[in-house]
Formats: sequence, C-alpha cells, structure tokens
Amino acid sequence: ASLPDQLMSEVQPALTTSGGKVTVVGVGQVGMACAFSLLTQHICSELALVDVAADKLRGEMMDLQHGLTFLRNVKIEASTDYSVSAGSRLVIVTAGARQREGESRLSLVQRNVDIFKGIIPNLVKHSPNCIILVVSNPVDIMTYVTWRLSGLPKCRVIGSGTNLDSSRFRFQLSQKLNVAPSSCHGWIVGEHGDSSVPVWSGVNIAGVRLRDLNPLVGTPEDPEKYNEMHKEVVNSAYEIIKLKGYTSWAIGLSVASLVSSIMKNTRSCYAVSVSVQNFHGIEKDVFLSLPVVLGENGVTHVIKQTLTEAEINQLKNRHSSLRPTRRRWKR
Ligand code: 6V0
Repeated sequence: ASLPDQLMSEVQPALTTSGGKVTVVGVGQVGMACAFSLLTQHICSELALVDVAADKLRGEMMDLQHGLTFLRNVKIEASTDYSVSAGSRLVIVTAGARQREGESRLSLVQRNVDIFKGIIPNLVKHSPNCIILVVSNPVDIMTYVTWRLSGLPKCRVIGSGTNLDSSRFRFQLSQKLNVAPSSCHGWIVGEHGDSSVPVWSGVNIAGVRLRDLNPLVGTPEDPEKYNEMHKEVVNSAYEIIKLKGYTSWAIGLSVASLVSSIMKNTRSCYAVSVSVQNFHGIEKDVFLSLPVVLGENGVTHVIKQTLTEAEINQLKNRHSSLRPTRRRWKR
C-alpha cells in the first residue's frame, strides 16, 4: 500500500470544489496585490490565476503556495488556459496596460479593450454565473465594456471605481484631523481618477458634518484649504507611479474588501463603478461610481446619496468621455 493508504483510511472521497473560488486575471503588480490580500484575509477558499505570461504565472503561483503553511489551506492553481477559472464565484480582472509616468488612464482605453475581447467571453464561458470585478484602467469604461462583452446582468459587473479614491481621501482627512481613516467618513463618487467628485457636503466624523462647522469646507474659498485634499487624491496615483513605477498595495486591499463583502454577503457599502443611468438625473448609459450595497449576488442597492446641486453638476459634467464608441467594444 502507498504511504497515504498506510497513513489514512478513506471514509469518502474528498470534495474537489468549495464554492469559494476567486479567479484573478493578470498577475502583474495589481493582480498579485489583490491575490495576496485575499489570501492573508482568508476571503477565498480557492484561487485561480490567469495570465498570458506562462513563466511569471507559474512563479507567482509557486511563491504563494509556499506561504500556505502560514495561512489557511487555499487551493491555488494557475494557467494560461481559462479552464482553470471554471466555477468561479467572482473574477477580478487586472490584465492589461498600465499608465506610464505622466500618462492618463483614459489613454489606455483602446489597448485594454482589445485585450478584454480575448478575456471576458472566455471567463463567462467557464463561469456563467460569476460576478466580474474590473480593475484595469480606465476602470469605468472597462467596466462598461466588460458588461457588453459578458452578456451578464448589470448587477454582476462591477468596477473597483472610486473605492480607492475614497480611501485616499479618508487618509488625507485622517492626517489633517489625527483621527483613524476608518473613522473619517467621506465619499468620492463619479469617475475613478482625474475627474472624481468629492462629496464634501457629507464628510463627517461621528456624524458631525464638517460643512456644519465650516460652510466653506472643500470649496476654493475655504481659508483652511481643505479642498487641496482632493487635489492630492487625484495626483497621488501619478506621484506613486513616478516614485515606484506602479500602484499596488492600496488597490489590492481595496479590492479585497469588495470581494469580502460579496463572498461573505456582508452587505457593506462601497463606492464602486456601476450603471448610473437614471441616477442623479444622468441620462446616458454609463458606468460611474456611486455608493452601493454589495452582497453575494453583486450590487443589490444604490444608495440615494443627498448631493448638493453643485455636486450633482460636477457628476453630470464629468462623464462625457466615459462611453467608448461602439467600434471599440464590439466583439
Ligand atoms: P502590470 O504589472 O503590467 O500587469 C499587467 C498584467 O496583465 C501582466 O502580467 C500581463 O502579462 C497581463 N496581461 C496582458 N495582456 C493579457 C491578456 N491578454 N490576458 C491575460 N493577462 C494579460 O500592470 P499593473 O498590475 O500595475 O496594472 C494592471 C491594470 O490595473 C492597469 O490597467 C492599471 O492601470 C490598473 N490599475 C487600476 C487601479 C484602479 O484603481 N482601478 C489601480 C491601479 C492600477
């Protein structure tokens, strides 16, 4: 008898699936930061990695597997073949080109649309009931494109959106006030990146709205210049890319928190990129970030945030470029 047979008597065969499978497409800086956050926070029970770079894929898989002794026993697989993703409850797409120093997110659109045409139909073929979480930039457009290419209902296609921008904003607030970022409540909505909209009217600590204390807070007229914080949020990705070449840890953690809400049905609220047609008077069929409730079936509710007229105008005026032409997303 083989050594395992000498060691153990089989009572029944072990199950090969667990229902907690997540696939990460793209094992670059962002994909691996997402994978690492998922593993260390025990968010998935199976993890599949997909990329076109076979050697890097295998290297990353082995490196993660060798850490499992210190985590929970997650089944980690990797392949250039999409069959490895079969049966995923959630797929995170981080594949594609990233910004070079000084380059805008929008300039990536055509390259990444072409890449997504080869990815999204394959994912849906192997996991027809999955939820897709798009991270690749420009994320709002890529989420729209993913929805079109996937044929999935809108509530199952989500972009990481301004969840990261909101976290950057809350960090800035925390530095100014010396209160933990998790206790500084502020939301950034709209487009991820250059034209995001900070909802200053709602920024609060323990329910105390900063606007009630200083009606000018967040406006250019504010003598204390709190509006500089949003500029810092917008500039921060450019600055990090200039300094270290890419951004990774914060986006990985922000994605892990979204995935956790979905996998564990925690129904937490996050600002993520969703179809916003008919919200706040937006008529176009575009994807932008608004606060939503995330559960195991994806987006269940959009929060009807109380925005000022100025904030609504910012939201409406800044999405004009966020719809790709039909030529771009057609299969
Ligand atoms: P990276 O480190 O260059 O990794 C990209 C990976 O994609 C590489 O491993 C490639 O081999 C892989 N890839 C390329 N083509 C394909 C394909 N056809 N199929 C499968 N895999 C492929 O980039 P990085 O990880 O830094 O960034 C990835 C994307 O995330 C970029 O578009 C970034 O702009 C975007 N980000 C989005 C953020 C957000 O907040 N939404 C934040 C940071 C980066």
